[in-house]
Amino acid sequence: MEKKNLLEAMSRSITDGEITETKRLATLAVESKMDLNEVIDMGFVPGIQKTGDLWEKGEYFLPELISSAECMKAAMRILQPALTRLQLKTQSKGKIIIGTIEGDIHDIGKNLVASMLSANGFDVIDMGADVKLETFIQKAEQEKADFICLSSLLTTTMLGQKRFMARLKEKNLSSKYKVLVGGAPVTQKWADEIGADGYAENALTAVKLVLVLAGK
Ligand code: B12
Repeated sequence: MEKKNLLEAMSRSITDGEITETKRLATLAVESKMDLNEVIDMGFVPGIQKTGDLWEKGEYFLPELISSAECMKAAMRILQPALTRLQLKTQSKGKIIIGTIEGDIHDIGKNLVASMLSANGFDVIDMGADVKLETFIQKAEQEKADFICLSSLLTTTMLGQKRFMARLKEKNLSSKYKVLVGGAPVTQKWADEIGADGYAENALTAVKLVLVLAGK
């Protein structure tokens, strides 16, 4: 199949919630040594985005959302080990703590950012979703992290990002870590307002930003 058609089929398999097809296409991408950044960004991600659009239009309901999300996770479970194998076998470029803020269970975007950072040579500790603010700080201190990446998909949990910045300040830890924020409702304006060190719109720009902030 032509690359363009393959990428479209990947996207469609996510939107249609066809998990067997998703797994087949992800495996094919790995076996045929396709550019996995492209496969994620132009194949699978547009599929989950389309699901989001259909949900917003009221054409999709929770079961469809869940099926698409399951497909996306299945694709990443196949792509992630291959991305990790491709990671340059050099010294880590820095340590990153990443997670979705407490009260928020969305983790697809956060997982993508974590995968891409890891594939680009960073040592990534993924705390999962619904993570308490204090747990991020404890882990960062324990692991001597360089970056803390906070994901929020809900407008309510975005406020957790603001509270996190205030808590770091209270503990005199603001200059110790670079904090990046992201997630669909988050903007550069919001990042500036709460005093975060950076914001990125997607996983690829997140990698570029972290590389710059890490001086790499
Ligand atoms: C899939 C999905 C779900 C799945 C989540 C599965 C999972 N394991 O993640 C399920 C079905 C479980 C779900 C549940 C809910 N959802 Co939902 N969900 C979505 C949906 C359709 C897609 C989200 C997604 O995965 N996008 C694809 C990924 C690739 O994009 P992304 O997450 O934005 O991530 C990218 C960037 O933002 C960025 N990024 C992300 N994180 C970070 C972090 C950093 C540091 C950086 C730099 C960058 C970055 O890079 C990522 C990769 O490119 C969105 C709609 C939408 N348009 O976003 C609604 C949406 C987020 N959900 C919504 C809601 C309301 C809910 C529920 C409350 C529904 C309910 N009534 O129960 C619950 C939430 C419960 C909770 N407490 O968390 C609303 C939020 C509204 C709001 N303004 O707050 C949305 C916007 C839908 C809508 N329009 O109403 N949801």
